Amino acid sequence: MKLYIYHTPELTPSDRVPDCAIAVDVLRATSTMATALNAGAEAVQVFSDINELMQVSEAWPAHKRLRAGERGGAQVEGCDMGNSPFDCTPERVKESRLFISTTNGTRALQCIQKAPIVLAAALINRQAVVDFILEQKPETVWIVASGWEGSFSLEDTVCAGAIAHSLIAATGLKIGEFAGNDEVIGAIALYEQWKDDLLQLMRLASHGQRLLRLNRDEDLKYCCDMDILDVVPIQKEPGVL
Ligand code: 3SL
Repeated sequence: MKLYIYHTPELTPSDRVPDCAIAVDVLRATSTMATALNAGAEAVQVFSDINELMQVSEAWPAHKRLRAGERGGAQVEGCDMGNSPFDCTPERVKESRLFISTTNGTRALQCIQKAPIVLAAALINRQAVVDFILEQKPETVWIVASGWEGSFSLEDTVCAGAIAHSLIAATGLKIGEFAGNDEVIGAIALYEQWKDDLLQLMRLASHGQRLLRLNRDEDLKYCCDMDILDVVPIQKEPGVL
């Protein structure tokens, strides 16, 4: 197995696909998606364009749809919710489809949607995703971090490092055989340095600070609670997990 990490959708190659591609947006899109599916949502459908989300979801029965829209950390007007995992309670999402558009996370998923296996990972479902990859045994795996509007993000990189750390331990591969690019070695080092204080790292991260200014500290705490969900969001058809 060879792993490649890309820090943003913009840095991700567009002329080829790996056997398995994983989108990561710890704060907060992939954490919210994993939480919604774990709470019984029928599916999560992702959109980069909010108007398209509104149009497509209109054709869905109103009592079986939830529209989640986020821009700049805040809820988009006209949507039922923003992008907080705390909005995804079983009472609210069970058997409904979550139509979601966020600033960066949904773009990361869209840029890998042609890969044969597409997954969404966060810290909260890290081990479930790792176990699934180990079962599938893909030769090439990409982790695509969402970043923030084209820039590197600490929270996604540490999650990529946590996935890489667990994969390398389970496969017994040497780092030189396993790492497809330098980003893998950098992400593992970041994870090893911060694994015991992930909340502090979230609070230092620029998007963590943006969410703190919106009083979302509880979201930061939840999103760095490693391996609490045994759910693997897998793409069933392009854009639908
Ligand atoms: O950038 C994104 O896709 C979002 O996850 C950002 S936020 O955490 O909802 O503000």
